[in-house]
Amino acid sequence: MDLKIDGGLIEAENAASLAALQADYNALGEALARRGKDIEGLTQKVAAFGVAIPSWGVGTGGTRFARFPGPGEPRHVFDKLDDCSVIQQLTKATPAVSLHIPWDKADDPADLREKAAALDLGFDAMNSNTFQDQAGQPLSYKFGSLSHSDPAVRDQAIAHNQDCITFGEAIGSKALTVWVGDGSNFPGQVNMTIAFERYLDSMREIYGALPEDWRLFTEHKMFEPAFYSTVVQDWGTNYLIATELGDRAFCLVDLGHHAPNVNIEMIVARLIQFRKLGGFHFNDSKYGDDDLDSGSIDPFRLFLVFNELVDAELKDAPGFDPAHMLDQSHNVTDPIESLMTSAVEVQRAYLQALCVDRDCLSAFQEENDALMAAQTLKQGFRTDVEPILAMARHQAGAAIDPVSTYRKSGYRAQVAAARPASGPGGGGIV
Ligand SMILES: [Mn+2]
Repeated sequence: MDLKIDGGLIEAENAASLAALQADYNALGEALARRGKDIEGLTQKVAAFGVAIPSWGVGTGGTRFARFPGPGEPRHVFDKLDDCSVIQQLTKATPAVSLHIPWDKADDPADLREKAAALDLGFDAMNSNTFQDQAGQPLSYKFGSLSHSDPAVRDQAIAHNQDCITFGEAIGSKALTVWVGDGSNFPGQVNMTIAFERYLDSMREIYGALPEDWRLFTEHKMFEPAFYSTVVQDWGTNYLIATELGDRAFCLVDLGHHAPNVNIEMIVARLIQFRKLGGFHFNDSKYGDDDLDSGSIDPFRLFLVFNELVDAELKDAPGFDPAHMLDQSHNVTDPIESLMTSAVEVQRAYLQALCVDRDCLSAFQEENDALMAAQTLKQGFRTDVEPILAMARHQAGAAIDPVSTYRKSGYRAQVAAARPASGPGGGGIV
């Protein structure tokens, strides 16, 4: 192992706060026992719950206006893996990294595998990129990729996705996520039916290249970079795609990719019921696809999404196996700190949903007791599960207080000294 944070520091930091944590944990355990919940069982469940880190998340993000780089930004995929390993070491909540091709291309995939193994990391879904032009690329995606009017552009985009699969196989990935920026900026610019037909034809070719044990995730997005229409604009179109392609095609839900006030938890419930929920890109938003830190704006909505997920988990819903990933843009924070706290926020929502008395909730629903049903749900949300989260980390050898331990480690200053300052280029977050 080539872990980046001194294990002795984590132990010393934890030792200083363990007595207080144990007291809080015991008190919560008693309160939960009165509600028929076993705190040890909850601790084990959350310890087994992981959320993947997107490789691009460890760099400072940006907006359409500017990007303000932070110190010690990763220069390449190997630096990104180092940063991801710090998040995993201090939280034990993020065991896998999701790569983005071509940003994370390595000459030899075996080097990536070796590096990840030394850092206690695995690889999650591969992400293709046909929403921007790469250096040396013969044809442009300015007017789309998989739905482009020119078949040569579509073929180029298909081949790129096939390359992503080949690269992913070499590093042990088991899924491909496809998000396209295809769409239009003006009414009349594209024929919406023809564009979707072309998209589906292209996706059928990509699906055909999928290894037997892989899954294909498609991600819908209401707007941006196309501002009048996008080809894969909402969960309905996404569901059609997954249904048209076959049993290994699933819908990915990025929490920021919906209109304001859309009932996302209800979309999640529908996709679970019809066995097409592939997974999530977690983030939070106030206005649009803001890519803010998970749980920072509307933790109740995150809880309501997890309420559906826990309902499905406890029912053993057929085909239920969602992939979890963060997808955020960190513009004003240290990305490592944002990703650590966000991973914990996702775990928190999961635990709160596990704290709901589901027999009670079901009974109130059947009796049409709206007030008590809502109060029963809220009881789960109101449960302060912090001691469980901290205890799960402590038991796994991670930090009771990840941000404080990270700051004391001096990791950012060390990498800032070793990595030259980066330029103010685009953020590239989807
Ligand atoms: Mn996303």
